[in-house]
Amino acid sequence: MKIILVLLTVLFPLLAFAQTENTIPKTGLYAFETSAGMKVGAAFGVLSGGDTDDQLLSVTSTVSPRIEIHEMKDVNGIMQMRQVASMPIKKNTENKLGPMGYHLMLMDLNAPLQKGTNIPVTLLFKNAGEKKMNIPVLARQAK
Ligand SMILES: [Cu+2]
Repeated sequence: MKIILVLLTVLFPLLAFAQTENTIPKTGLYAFETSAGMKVGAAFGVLSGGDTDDQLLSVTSTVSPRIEIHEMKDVNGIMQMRQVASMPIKKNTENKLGPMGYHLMLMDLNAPLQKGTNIPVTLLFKNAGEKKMNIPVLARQAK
C-alpha cells in the first residue's frame, strides 16, 4: 500500500507535465517552444467551424507585434509558403492548421516561447467576431 501511494504521488505530477508540455491537443491551437535567437514561432491545430462558413481575418497577441496567416500551397509541383489575408473556416468542420497548409506565424517574437506556458491570443473572425484563447506552448518533441 505504501508503494502504491508513493507511485501515485510521483506519477501524477509527471502525467500533468506530459499533458501540458508533450501532448498535441485534439482541438484548439498549439505552438512549439523556440530557442533563444529564433525570432519566429508557428502555431498549428484545429479551429472548429460554427453553424455558418466564416473566415479568420487576423490574430493578435502580446508575445508578437505581428502574427501572420500563412498558407503552404503546391504551385506547379513546388511547395510555396505565402501570407494570405484570411483563412476559410468551414461550417461544422474541424479546420486544420499545419505546416503543410494554413498556419499562423508569430513574427519578431518579443521573447522565446517557453514550453509549459500559454500564449494569450485574440482571433478575429469575419462573422463570429473576436474570440480569445490560450495557445499552449509544447516541447519540441511533443507528439
Ligand atoms: Cu509560414
